[in-house]
Amino acid sequence: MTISLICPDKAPEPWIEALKAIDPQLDIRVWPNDHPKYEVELVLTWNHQPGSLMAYANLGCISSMGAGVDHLLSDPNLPQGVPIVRLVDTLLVRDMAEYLVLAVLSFFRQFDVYQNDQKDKKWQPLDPLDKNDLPIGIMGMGQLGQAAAERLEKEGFSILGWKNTPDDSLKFKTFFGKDQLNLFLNQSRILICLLPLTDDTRHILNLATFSQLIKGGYLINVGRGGHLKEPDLITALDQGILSGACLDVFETEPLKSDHPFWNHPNIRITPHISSQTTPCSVAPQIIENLARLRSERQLLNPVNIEIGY
Ligand code: OXD
Repeated sequence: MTISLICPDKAPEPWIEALKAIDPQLDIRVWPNDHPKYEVELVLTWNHQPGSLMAYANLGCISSMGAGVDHLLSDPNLPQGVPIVRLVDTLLVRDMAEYLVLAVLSFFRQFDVYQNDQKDKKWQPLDPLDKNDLPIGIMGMGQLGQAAAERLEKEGFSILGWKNTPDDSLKFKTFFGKDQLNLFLNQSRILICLLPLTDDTRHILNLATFSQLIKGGYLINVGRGGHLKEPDLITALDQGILSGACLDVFETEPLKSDHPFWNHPNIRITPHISSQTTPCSVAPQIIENLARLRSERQLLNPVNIEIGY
């Protein structure tokens, strides 16, 4: 079996090491030196060049190197009929929940304010906030959303969920679809976005959305940069509709040095690190998918290309 790693902005070595640790015989190639391409059966990829996957004539599977697949589905020239799979991993779920607990507690304990005060050598204790005034709304109640909800509930926050499609298996009070979006927002003060990026969710974080939140809301975006209408965030902060934001993802990454987010006192920025894939943790599912491909069995974690996740 031949795998090609197509990851122009990631180092391939840790992936090769993790896969070879399970199967030393594996033929692993690295794009662009992965000739002849017709021998490649599975590509493992992150941020490939659009159109480039058409060159692999015998591809049986395209695997994302992460949980998200928008980097794949935004390519208008994908090979027809080749299944796409994503990675599902307990470490990704744990790390995301941990990041969100940190972001929520930083807002709750007003660390952003104190960090700005420190720059001005200002000693000014504030009245503590009350968790009861900070209900959390989570957009996207898949595996990541539910795990974050569990952790945040343990920290004493009340949780609401929002999801596009009805699902009666959820433990947390959840609202569904566009019809119930405002109902959900009206009861949330901290808004967490964990949605997949699709045509329906692009720019869902906009001024109209922020205006429906309980006043003085706080935004945490760990979904995709494309969820946020970036100029609307500045307007919402400047008008006091939101009191702050913690952003891990951006429309253009890396964030350009002249972007207004960098210097905004109420925006906290991290460079897309909320939950990073650990190659040795996900290597077994990639090897398992190779075996399933070989024996024509159903692949693990298939993506529904129609709905986009
Ligand atoms: C992912 C990511 O989708 O890191 O895994 O954003």
